[in-house]
Amino acid sequence: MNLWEIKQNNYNRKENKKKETIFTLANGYRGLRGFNEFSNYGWKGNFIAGIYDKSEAQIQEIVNNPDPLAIKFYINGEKINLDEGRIIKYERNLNMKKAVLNTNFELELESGKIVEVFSERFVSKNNLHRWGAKYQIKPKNFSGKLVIENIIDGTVTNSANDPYNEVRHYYVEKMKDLKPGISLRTVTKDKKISVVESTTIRCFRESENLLTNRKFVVLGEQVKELYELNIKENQVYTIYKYGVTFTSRDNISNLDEFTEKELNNFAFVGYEDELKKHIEQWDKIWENIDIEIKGDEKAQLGIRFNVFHLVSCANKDDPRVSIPAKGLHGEGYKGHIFWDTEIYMLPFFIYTQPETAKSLLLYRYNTSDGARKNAMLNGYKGTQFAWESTDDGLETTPKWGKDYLGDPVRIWTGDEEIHITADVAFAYWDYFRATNDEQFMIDYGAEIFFETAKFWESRVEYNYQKDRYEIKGVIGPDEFHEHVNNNAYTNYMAKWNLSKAFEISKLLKEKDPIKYERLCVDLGLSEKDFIRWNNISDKIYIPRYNGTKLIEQFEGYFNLKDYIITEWDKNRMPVWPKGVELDKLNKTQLVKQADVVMLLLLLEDEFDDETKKINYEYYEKRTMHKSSLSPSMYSIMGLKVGDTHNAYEYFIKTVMTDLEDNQGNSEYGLHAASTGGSWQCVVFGFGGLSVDEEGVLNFKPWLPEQWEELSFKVTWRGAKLKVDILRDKIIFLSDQNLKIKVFSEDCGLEQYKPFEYKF
Ligand code: IFM
Repeated sequence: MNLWEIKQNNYNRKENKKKETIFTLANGYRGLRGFNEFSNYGWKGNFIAGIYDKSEAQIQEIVNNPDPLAIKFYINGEKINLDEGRIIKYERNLNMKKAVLNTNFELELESGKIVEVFSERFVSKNNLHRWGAKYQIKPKNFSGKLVIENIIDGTVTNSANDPYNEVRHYYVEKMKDLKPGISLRTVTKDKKISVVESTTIRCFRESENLLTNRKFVVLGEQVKELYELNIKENQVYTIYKYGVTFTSRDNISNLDEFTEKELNNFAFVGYEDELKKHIEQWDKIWENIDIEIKGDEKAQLGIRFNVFHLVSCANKDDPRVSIPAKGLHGEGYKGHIFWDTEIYMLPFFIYTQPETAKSLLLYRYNTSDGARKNAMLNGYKGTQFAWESTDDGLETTPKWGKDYLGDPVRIWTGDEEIHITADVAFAYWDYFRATNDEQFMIDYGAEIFFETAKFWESRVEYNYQKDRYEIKGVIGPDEFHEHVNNNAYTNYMAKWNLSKAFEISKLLKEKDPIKYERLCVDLGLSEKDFIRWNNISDKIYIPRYNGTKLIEQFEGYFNLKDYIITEWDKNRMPVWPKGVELDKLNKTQLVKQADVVMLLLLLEDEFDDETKKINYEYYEKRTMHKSSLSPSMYSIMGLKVGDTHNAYEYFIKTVMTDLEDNQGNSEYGLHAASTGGSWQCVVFGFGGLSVDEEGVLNFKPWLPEQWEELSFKVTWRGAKLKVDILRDKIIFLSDQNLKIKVFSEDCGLEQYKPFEYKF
């Protein structure tokens, strides 16, 4: 088994949509779903990070742009189409090491002609505007005429499977003959963002050009160029397709001319040359992010799949964009950005690609104006980050959706799931703690902390009788319960946010008094505000069961009907307890996803081991894991409290989310949070990496029985650290002197000198 490859060995058109998600190729600038160009069935997807539009849709959504991949091959007039002929053999293969997708098949056409097709595609990581495809066609039992139709399809819509909501977010402005090559320019309806897609094809044998009889065609909103070539039995014909994309967001004048020039350059340099550079870039990426798990092929392949897709979604060089909950892999959640990025995905980037983490954090800073507007519109101060965000930070959660029965249902998360504001502040801290990047904290983080603290100050309510601050009418991470008061996760994160803002104010004053003074004037703050925030923080109420260490998820939670999970399905996932009414989940103690447990993980040094154990044991029996964000957190916490068996199950569930489609909705895009959760399970869970209150890196690993070795790399405060965990020892190798703790023992690592810790 090649543990770098995701394979599909059978073709079943009913599976096309979910396979397209798995086979998506993205480079952070854009994502191209793994649409199979030899079939009509599927869900085309060409998403460019940061391009959103509302026009006739319910709410702003990521634009599904024209499809530049389209290509058709005809043999003596008969189309090569997987859905019509007899498939003799079929294989699709995503090589994650190279970030290349292959689709190979042998097909008997209805006429009896047998053709073998080998195709390859990549979305360049070397030049984010380029993508390429290669087609090798071999007539097995005939000679004849091959017609190639190279197409850019400007009819692509969003919600193509949902007639009431289908919408096209752009106008086609121009279709041009590039002689050779074609281009299609669109402009989005609301924000007038222009997108130019251009493609051209080549087919040479040695220096002989085999493409003849070119014809340029505009057919409705599809632009095409046709070629023909004579093909001989048992000879292989290689056709290269070159694609180049630019948009008005790329700050280029003469978009059309520029794109055309770039396309010509690409075709001149050649497919193989760009592919080589693309693979070199990916080699460098893997150098830092790869995780090796020896002894468990499923886990090995699974973790690579998750980090591959996660890293594909980010663009270090564009701080205006972030990663949607469904990656650049599908239209699910309308391409919106949630807390998924900061809490689930960001740790991977912080510890493997801190520059990319910085860019993702800057997205929040750069959209703060929208977030300020959110606070203002809701009657609060400071910055209120949107539960669902797009390109401007404004709240974009739809107000209405459909329930399981298809009836309209009010969606309250945009109004009430306010913990995101503290989650963003937490992410800035998380980055700072791991990088020591003081300048970033001074330049951006401090403002985020002050503005979010302002929000919390205006959002909390003082309860005079009880002399405490409360936060009412919220939804915590567990979305089964709406309009609750004093959700422990939200309250604690707000409390943390306020006191951290106080701490950061002192840091800023000390490190850069001029910036401190300017920021105070700009934001209308002074020392007494910081002190007041700290005082409020001290008095924020955290509900607990009768003064014990058991945290009450929200006020009144323990009075709800109690159901315990006693049955699990074949994937070891909870089955609804008998008697539960699905439309009354809010009346029960059943929990959708990690909530209290999530808090205990994020702020782990604020809680002792006993608190973690008691709460894990209580909530684990009541958590249904109806979100892909949940199992990973229980896996990590399980390892911390000694529930090692379930930890492995939860981990496998997480890495297999899309590979096995275990949430049943992979066709809508990647479960990007779960990809980040997978990385966290391995590094924070099995690798046992944590940071203690003194800011020291700690390791307390635990390996599942079948794992012979677990290896990964992390970047910690500028040092690169390689960690190899074996059954009887851990070997560390750092490129700098470093102090760490292993099972609470102080260890000093010397630069480039392997350090062995024996169990
Ligand atoms: O952010 C999540 C939320 O926690 C659960 N529902 C799906 C959202 C997007 O992934």
